[in-house]
Amino acid sequence: MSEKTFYITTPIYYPSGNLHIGHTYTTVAADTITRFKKLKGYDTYFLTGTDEHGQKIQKVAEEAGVSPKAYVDGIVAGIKNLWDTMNISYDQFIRTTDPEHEKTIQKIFKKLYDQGDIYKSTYEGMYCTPCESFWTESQLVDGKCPDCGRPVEKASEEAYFFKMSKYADDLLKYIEEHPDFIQPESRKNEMINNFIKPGLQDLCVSRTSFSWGVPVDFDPGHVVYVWIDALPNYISALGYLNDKPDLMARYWPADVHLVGKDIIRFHTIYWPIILMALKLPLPKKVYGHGWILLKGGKMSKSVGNVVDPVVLVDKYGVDALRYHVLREMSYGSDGVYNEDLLVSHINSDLANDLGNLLSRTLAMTEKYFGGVISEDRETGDFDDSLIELAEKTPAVVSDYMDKLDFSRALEEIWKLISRSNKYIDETQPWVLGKDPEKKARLAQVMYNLTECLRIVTVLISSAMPQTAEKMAEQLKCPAEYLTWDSIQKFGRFPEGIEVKRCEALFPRIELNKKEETVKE
Ligand code: ME8
Repeated sequence: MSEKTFYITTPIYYPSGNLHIGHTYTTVAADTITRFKKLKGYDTYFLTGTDEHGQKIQKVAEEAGVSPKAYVDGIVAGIKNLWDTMNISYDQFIRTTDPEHEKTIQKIFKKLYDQGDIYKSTYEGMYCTPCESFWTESQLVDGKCPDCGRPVEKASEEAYFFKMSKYADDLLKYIEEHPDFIQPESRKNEMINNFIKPGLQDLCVSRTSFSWGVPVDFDPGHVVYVWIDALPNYISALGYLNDKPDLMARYWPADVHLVGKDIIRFHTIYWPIILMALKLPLPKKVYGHGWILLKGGKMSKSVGNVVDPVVLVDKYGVDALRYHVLREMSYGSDGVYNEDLLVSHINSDLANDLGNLLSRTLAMTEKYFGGVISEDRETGDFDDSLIELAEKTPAVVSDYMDKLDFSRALEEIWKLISRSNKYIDETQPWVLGKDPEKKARLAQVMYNLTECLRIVTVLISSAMPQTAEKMAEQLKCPAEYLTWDSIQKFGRFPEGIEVKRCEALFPRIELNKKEETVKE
């Protein structure tokens, strides 16, 4: 087993309804970086799952006339199907209704209570039911919830509190001493200036107003506040305070918690403070990506303006969708979902640039060499600059991947694809093919193109695993030449391989065949 480990998590999503393209983006991004780290020899662990307790779920289940557990079971089955459809290679799917998780939460709550970090008092505040958050008057924006803009209600109840303020200085110090902890940088400043520096309030961590939650075992009637139930999933999944084989020692602290910017506050304030209280190391990085917006607004289950990824995959294929969301969301910023853009990515980047490079190269190799490129080869103009780019690209892609800048990583891969297409225009193999004297030069041109395709296959394999498989199959490239090490040096494509052109990787989409896939 590799010494280098990489533990990544997505948020555990609310199974209040089916997931949409926003959740799909986070999960595809986590899958892509996991596959990439695996390619580079890391022992990876990828956790995703569902956050199943709370008043909101209890309400939708009641409306549907079923028990909360029956309701979430149905939604979770759909989510697991979605991740299979999206080719998500998670190692574990945690549900907060898993008995082991519930036991761990009770133990954590008790431990924090016993050591004096949790105490009992009365809560009075403004409560936002959809967000399950209490707010102080000063945090409200125009009298409404600062997170979702919906109305809040005055509420008061007996509750347990967590002494957040006790850890505020330590948290600030940690954030300042670990510049990579909150990414991107702009989110870090927002957390420090808007939340930590103005002073942390003690956090209300139990509820008595509803029952669908993990019971506080030493005080019946109280259930654990949903974020205290949800955040520790990242350690309960690894067996923390549990008698399962302990993955904690191997994978904790997490390398990245990948989250949307809507929940970065919970992950960079509450979660590190819980960990400090438990005397556990903090995650190395919390990365808050932007939102996928739809016609000017954020897509959201509760607003109801969602794009169903299953419908898009049916229509366009899994890798087209994976490529589109990864390419469209630039680092840390919001992206707009737009079906025209998806179709244009398919036609231009995937069908035209990548698909044509593969089919033209293989077709010419078959035509001029019966599929097996001759070993008698002659270098010539344009080779050096192509080879230089091909040898430089893996390291550049790797840097962007490590920063979770998928869009730029793909852009760099596409520079090599475009350069290869340009090389075809420059060397004009169809002209060389007419002259028997130029056979050796033609062989070198085809070899260089095939070699670029091998390198591209490896580079895209994390973002588009299915396409990489199809390419490897047509290139007939043995697995040992599809490793990260094997693409560091140009010229490893083995001799004597007979390539075989099959169907196009991405058929072009005719624009008039596209229908709107947004439900509004
Ligand atoms: O917040 N654009 O669950 P959730 C991009 N259970 N990403 C989006 C998105 C959009 N329009 N909409 C959702 C919860 N997401 C809690 C998490 S973790 C301990 C508990 C993604 O179902 C994004 O990752 O509301 C966001 O943070 C997450 O889904 C919220 O999912």
